[in-house]
Amino acid sequence: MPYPFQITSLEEYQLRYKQSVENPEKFWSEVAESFLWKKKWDKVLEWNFTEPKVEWFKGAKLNITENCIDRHLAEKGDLPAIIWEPNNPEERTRVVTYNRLHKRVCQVAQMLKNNGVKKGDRVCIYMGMVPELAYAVLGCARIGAIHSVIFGGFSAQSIADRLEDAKAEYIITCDGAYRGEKVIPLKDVIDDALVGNKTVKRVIVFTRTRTPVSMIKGRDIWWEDEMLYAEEQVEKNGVVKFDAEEMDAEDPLFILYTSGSTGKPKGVVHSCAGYMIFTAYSFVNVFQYQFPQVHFCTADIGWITGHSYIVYGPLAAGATSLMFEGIPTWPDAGRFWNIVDKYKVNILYTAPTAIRSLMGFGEAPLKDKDLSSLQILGTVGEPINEEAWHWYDENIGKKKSPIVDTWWQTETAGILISNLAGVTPSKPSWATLPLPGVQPLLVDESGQEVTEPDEEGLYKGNLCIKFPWPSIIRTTYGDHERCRTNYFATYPGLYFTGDGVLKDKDGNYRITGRVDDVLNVSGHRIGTAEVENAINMHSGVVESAVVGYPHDIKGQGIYAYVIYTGTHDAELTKRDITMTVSRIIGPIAKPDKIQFVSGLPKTRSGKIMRRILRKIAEGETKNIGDTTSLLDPNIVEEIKNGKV
Ligand code: 6R9
Repeated sequence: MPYPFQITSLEEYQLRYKQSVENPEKFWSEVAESFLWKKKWDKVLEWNFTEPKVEWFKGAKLNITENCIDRHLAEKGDLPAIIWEPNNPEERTRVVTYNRLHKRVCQVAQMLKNNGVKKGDRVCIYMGMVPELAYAVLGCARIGAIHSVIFGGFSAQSIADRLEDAKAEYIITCDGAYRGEKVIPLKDVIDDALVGNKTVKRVIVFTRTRTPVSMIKGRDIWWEDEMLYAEEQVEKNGVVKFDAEEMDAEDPLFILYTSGSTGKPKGVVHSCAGYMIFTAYSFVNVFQYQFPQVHFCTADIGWITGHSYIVYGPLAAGATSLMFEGIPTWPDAGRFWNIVDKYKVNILYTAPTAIRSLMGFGEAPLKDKDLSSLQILGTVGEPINEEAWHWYDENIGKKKSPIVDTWWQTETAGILISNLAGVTPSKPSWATLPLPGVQPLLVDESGQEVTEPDEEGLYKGNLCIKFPWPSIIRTTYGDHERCRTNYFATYPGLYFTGDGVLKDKDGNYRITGRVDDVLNVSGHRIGTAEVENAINMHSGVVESAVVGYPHDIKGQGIYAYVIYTGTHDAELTKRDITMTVSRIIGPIAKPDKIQFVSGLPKTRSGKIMRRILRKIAEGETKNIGDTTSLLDPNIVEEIKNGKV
């Protein structure tokens, strides 16, 4: 049975798209009818992009966890909500039924309550990919606490900054996390992050790796003890109950930090109702989900993709979501294919960087793996090159599984531009068409709509969205003005995505990449300013400039030009700089290449000409362009001839 809001044919897509533009309020209120409300809305939408203010389903009351769990219990109580595959394939797997998920989430909610967590409090979650991470996220949502999940690859310093920005009072973490053959000492990192912290009252520690940890009296407590105690409170005579907090449609659900072009990550805030509706709607339509298909999204819950398409979207749709703790290449490069075979995965959603990396191992890891269960493939996070697309199509999808190339962002919370699997056509390396309810607009530098195609018949410009969709960013935590200047001020009246785009005559979109100073490294957003700040922390560094360059596997690599005046050995210093970045931001932001220079190409007003540095990093030293406006044009020659 299709979902009431499921679009199942091209004609229907066209019709629904038209309706969604002509009468968005009617369109979205019909979608919203499929959810469980404690009270219906007074008004579907109120908005302006000037402040900005966007309110969907104002006056409505709900709890997202009742939609993700409780309402499925009658029909699907004993069916799998989450299937968990551990890092080590030899370890026992876990199948979490909807009933079990309900119980665990109620326990977490009770545990949080027992520790004084209230609606609106910020809870930072720093855990590996264990089912308890999903319980923690949903447990927060159950009581209306605002979760802020931090990816396990971020350093103590990054966590400290985020804790401070969110004024978090509670942390949920693990002793450690398994990633391939490594054990990441998560609690240790948290301890470092808490040096000097004044807001955090409690740290709840889940045992995963049995890594020795320090436990501070009055602050640190064990998850297991607390959950046992909570179990007695929520379960009476075999009946599990924990009343879900009544949330306003626009109450914040979570904060997720993401990099922008400034040095400081932004706490993107999403609200309860709009987020729930859009993630479920996009999940069902893009992947054409049908129960009991098994959906395997390979992202980490520390990123928006994991939030929306491992946890909330699939569960709101009553789906079976597969969660994987490990990495694609351990114990060998056949790990994903093993999982697909083992659980008869139907939908596989991964990143181009993973595809490119696995492509490098050739067809051998695919041998003896039965991938015939796969019906739909997806990609997200960065542009997919045609070679990777075709490899995915031929070797994984066996040319019978539609590939959805899904474009979206932390700020959009859900997929905005993508083909709908098997419903609208795919086009290699094109995200194709907007979902019904999404109104993109292509503008030039001055904000005018691009109406003239180039000689190849393509429209080229910056991607904006001109009308709100339910899960649009509401604010940046603690600083609404930042939200306005970042997203709504470049082109007044429009939401600006920061992406460059091409559009063909049929209305298909191809995302070409960021047009701001944000890099996309292995599908992870990294601000160049953040990396520069981190490099500049190294004692011998005077100044630095960071740009991206094309990288075969990562999509983009990080190239750092560094003015270094120290006396230490150059090679050692490069390693020290890398270590410094790892300490300040995390291993994900380590530069791939460092070049020492005596100066940077700057304009007379002191602005670094990154355009030139990008060209040199790309190895394009002939076509540097005009350098006459530079303070010292000679520096360009020096940099061109320098070595990494
Ligand atoms: C979901 C996610 C967002 C940025 C975005 C764009 C790039 C994402 C893409 C894509 C081309 C796709 N991006 N999906 N580029 N094709 N299908 O990745 O969120 O981490 O916030 O990154 O990623 O540049 O602006 P986030």
